[in-house]
Amino acid sequence: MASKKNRLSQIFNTTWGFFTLTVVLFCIKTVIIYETKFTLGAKGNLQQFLLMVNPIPAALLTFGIALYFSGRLRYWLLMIIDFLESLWIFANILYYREFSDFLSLGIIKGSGNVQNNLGKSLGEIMHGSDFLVFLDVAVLILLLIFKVIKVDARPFKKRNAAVITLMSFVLMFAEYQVANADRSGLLTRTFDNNYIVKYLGLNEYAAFNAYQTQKESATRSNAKASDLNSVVNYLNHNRANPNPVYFGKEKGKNVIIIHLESFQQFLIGYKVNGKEVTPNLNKFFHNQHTLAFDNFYHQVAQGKTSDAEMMLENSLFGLPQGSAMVTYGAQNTYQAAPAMLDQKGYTTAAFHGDVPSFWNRDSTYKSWGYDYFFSSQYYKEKPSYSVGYGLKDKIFFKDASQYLQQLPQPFYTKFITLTNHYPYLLDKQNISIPATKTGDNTVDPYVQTAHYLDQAFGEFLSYLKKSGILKNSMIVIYGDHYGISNNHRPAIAQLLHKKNITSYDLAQFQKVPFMIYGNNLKGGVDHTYGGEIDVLPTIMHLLGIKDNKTIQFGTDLLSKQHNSIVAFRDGSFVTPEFIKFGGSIYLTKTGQEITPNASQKKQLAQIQNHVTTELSLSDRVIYGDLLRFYHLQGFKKTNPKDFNYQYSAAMQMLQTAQKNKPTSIMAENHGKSTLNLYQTDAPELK
Ligand code: GP9
Ligand code: MN
Repeated sequence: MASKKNRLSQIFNTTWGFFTLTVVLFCIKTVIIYETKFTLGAKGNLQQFLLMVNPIPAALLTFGIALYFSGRLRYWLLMIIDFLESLWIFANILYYREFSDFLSLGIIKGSGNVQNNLGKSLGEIMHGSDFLVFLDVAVLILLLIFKVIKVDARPFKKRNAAVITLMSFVLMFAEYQVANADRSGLLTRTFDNNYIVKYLGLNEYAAFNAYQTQKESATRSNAKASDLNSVVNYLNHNRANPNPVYFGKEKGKNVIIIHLESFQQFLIGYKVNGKEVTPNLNKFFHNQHTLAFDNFYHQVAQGKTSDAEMMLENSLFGLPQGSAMVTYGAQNTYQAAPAMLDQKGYTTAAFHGDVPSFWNRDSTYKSWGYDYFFSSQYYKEKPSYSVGYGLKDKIFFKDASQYLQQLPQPFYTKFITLTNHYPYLLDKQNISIPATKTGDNTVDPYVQTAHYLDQAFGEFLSYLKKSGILKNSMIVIYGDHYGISNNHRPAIAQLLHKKNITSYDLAQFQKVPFMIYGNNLKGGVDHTYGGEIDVLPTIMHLLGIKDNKTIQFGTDLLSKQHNSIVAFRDGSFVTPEFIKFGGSIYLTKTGQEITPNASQKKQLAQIQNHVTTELSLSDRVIYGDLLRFYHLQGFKKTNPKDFNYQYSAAMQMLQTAQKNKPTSIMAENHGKSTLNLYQTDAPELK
């Protein structure tokens, strides 16, 4: 026994032994912190495994630096690095507690920003247990000081140090490969910083972020005000005047945007076994006061939902790669819908049942001027309330209404649904329509979650009616992007009752519903060609707000001068005459594939030129942060620091609002909640 103990301490008395001990302790500690201080949401064995091993490569790399030095210095360097790494974790714990996000060099550089945004003082944010982060460092230092572990001052071969460094890179690369196989596009699509930490680790996140920030700030600092000239020229040539029939028709109304997750146009009117999949939305689509569009396309790329949001609220395209909200959401200047309407007396709020960090919404919404962001932390949570990314739609709409009724009117609100999201999971008790039977497992449950979403919408709509909100509101509903990707051709063929699927069909399959309801509107199905980029100018005109100077790339769908070229993000397009998709050209009316003749070639070249120009000009605005140079008359620049989405701050603000501006539904109801009017059959709430 004694000799065993002896042998163990002998091992620790060597550089190798002590180094290994330090690394192992550090990694174990990091994993404990991952599990207890962050919500990284590692699901399944592979993700858990990656979470456990992800501190190793970076620890080998950074701690390994000490190995290049000699004697005692090596030991003390090792301890200093260990301390600095622990300090980094410590700082992240505090930052995460307040912002649900991780620290990066960019944030530290602009730390004034952070200070101002801190809802509480540091003392309030810190927990005693946070200091345990330093426990292993302290113990190791004591063991060295009291010579329980002796310093091995013998030289350490540089070659061995180099092996450790090399190994750290190999491991890092291997881990990235495995992570990317589990979540493809991890670094290119950049969903959520939590994901990068979950898969790759805190240090890797910081490094990746530093690289990105450096790249962005280079383009940003090279951009100049005159870069706007070509943008403004282009827009001035392409502006569409409002249609007097519609201009200002819904002036002063509340705006309620309902973002239907992964909802495609083909679902409208679609039946399974003779049963309508989305009866409530079908009825709404054909309501006598609904302007419904049936040639409306999503235009998203990798940023999916976030691209849709960027287009909807800024009329700027998402980027060819990644998500503009993630990369440019915090730093850039925007002239977004919430800010514009806020300055016209609207209260603005976004509602979503997922964590606030996803798609960097918590930062981006501040840049867009949202007064409130009611994200997952605002809703009661129970395991049965959530599926997939977050809160189930029925529960979401009901819980959200409790805040909606407190917003001073007029309000501009956006509800982002979630349940109809790939892989279309739903528990048995909520399934009330049979799955399709294409045999493609990722496709078949799609109609079931869509059906559930439709029911949730139906319940919400009937609350809006009963509470009196509906008659004072303009309701805007749209599908954000496809739910069934183009990789499922055989299943799509079966769903559409077609023999085989061409690129023409796939282009049409990118249609999503778009509808605007308002009791002053004379409804009907409009066949105008358009897409998500066109929504903002359309809505603004209906609200009676002219856009003759804004930097927006869409045009009002109701305008006589609306441009009906629909650009997809990869440069392909749909127009009323032609469709270019998957490298082929088709006639839109007939679906016939063509080899263009001379005159068609000329037309197509013009269309292509238009598409490429608008996409690249929009990108230029985002990459160069050009709106910071643009003075929009009557618009006050948004300051993200004016907003705070902490729960307590929002509750405070709502309370004050009830007194200072008693125009909310609840205030009108003499301070009483209207939630008793909300009926849901959600089994979880019974
Ligand atoms: C997550 C949700 C999903 O919060 O909005 O985004 P998506 O995967 O559809 O882009
Ligand atoms: Mn989406």
